[in-house]
Amino acid sequence: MEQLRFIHTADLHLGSPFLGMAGLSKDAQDKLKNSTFAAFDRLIAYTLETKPDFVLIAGDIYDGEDRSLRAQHRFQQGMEQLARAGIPVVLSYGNHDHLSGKWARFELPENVYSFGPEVSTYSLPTPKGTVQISGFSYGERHVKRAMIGQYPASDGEGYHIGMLHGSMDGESSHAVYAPFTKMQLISKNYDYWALGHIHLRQVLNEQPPIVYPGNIQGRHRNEQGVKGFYDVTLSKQSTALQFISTSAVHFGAVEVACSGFAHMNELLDVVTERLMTFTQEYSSAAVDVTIVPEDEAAMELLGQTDTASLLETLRETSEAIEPWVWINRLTIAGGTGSEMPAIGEKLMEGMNTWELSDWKAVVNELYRHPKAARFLDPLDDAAANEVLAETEEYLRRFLLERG
Ligand SMILES: [Mn+2]
Repeated sequence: MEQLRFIHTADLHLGSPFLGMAGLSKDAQDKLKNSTFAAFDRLIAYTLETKPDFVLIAGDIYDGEDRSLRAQHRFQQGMEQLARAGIPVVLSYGNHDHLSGKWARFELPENVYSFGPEVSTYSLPTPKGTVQISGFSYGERHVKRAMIGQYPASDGEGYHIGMLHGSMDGESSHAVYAPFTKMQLISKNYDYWALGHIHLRQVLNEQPPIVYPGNIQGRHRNEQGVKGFYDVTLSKQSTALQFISTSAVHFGAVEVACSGFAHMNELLDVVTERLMTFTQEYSSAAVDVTIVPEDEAAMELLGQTDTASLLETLRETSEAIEPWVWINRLTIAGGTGSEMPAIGEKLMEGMNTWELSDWKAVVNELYRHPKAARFLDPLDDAAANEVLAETEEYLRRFLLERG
């Protein structure tokens, strides 16, 4: 049987708002706000240039259930471009852009097939024969039940691909949706499993391939590194996965060891240099910087320094760096008394397990307050992460001051 070539992508999260980056220059802020669209443009450009047999998008095309007009418009334009090039697209909607959200519908061109809320199988005609593709879209936000039981087994004739937006049993880094086990997927006898939902790129199984391509653009400090999609060449005997990067802005962390100097300007130079190396490798970036004093002199120097004003100064000195870099967070490691007291650790441990729904339950009253609500941005994962980090900082200071 002739080999297939297709694009597997997921979690585009078009229109992600990127909250909690106050202080960022206007230019950088725009670039960040545009980054999901820039990544999407790269996906479309690559597809037009290399003309695969088809494209699979495994859920979370939009970031919000309201599917912003701008995001829908951009997506629709991208699909039109693929339509003109004769490239079919098969997609499903995920927990972020489930079918019960309220949105002004855009009509997608005829090359696009979208799954409904029940598992079904679509027969996609390609020049290399008909490909069976099974999948479903989220009918509502919380699809917590297993959907895998509804997928039909393949009889092994022709190619059969499964699309599934959900979590593997035991995976708790994202909210658990439509759970499955690896064995359940393998038992369907498919040639490829195109997964979505987990934003970290990973291959769960080699043969048959069970793959999360990750998201195409990191959205906060916990989604670090280069992001993109897979260009897949599939035959009955083997699979080749080629990772194609799309991310326009990179989240990352750098550690700067300090020793052998006693003046602040030397420290600023060392950090700036490290940031330059980082952006040379990754391009535009938002990074967490940790300064590690390694000798007495550095310890003393940093001991006299207030972290907030050091951060402000470092942000100023890094403004000149091209491509731009934004210091998201500054930590001084092992600084005197910077360790979190045990009670704080306990509290943070508890909060770290909260999911978005727990956060929403906690701040419910504030969001319902008619006056306060007007000033609040919608609460999403990034915003919750931001509050979590601030809480940790506050707790540390509060507990240390109280001895
Ligand atoms: Mn997602």
